[in-house]
Amino acid sequence: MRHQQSPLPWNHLSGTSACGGDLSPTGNAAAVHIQVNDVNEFAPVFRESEYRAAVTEGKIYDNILQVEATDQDCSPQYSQICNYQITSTRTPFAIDRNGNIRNTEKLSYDRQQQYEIQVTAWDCGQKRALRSVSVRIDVKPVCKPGWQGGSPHLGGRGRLSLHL
Ligand SMILES: [Ca+2]
Repeated sequence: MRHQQSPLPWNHLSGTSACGGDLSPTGNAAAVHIQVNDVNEFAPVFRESEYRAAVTEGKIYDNILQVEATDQDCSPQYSQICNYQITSTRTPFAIDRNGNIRNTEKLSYDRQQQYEIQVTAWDCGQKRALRSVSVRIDVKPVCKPGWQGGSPHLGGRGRLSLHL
């Protein structure tokens, strides 16, 4: 888990003006907008209440699914999601800072058919999501060839006595 404090490429985030209201200077309101962006008011919230995915055993996936949290703050620093983290311990999964979940080892259907992991998110002001989200991942068995060989013999229907 990287917790880097390095500067983020804010220059890519142009025009995040969905919120913030009307800050245009109208005559005598010159000093109003000084502290508008300085409060990290909202915590990240996941878009879905639960995520589900299925994988086939024995494979390494780069991206099983992607979770996404949003944040209602206005400034880029406090509204962007900077990090996701799996809070469940000892899982064979990892998540990157974009919310993409992958498995770190090959899964075995015989060992475990379903995993449930908890994921949380941080905005770039280090505010954590109030509620983590659960991600369920089903493990599917590999179709083993040759399994259908032993068809049960359907013969032997002898004595059918009909009374007409
Ligand atoms: Ca926030």
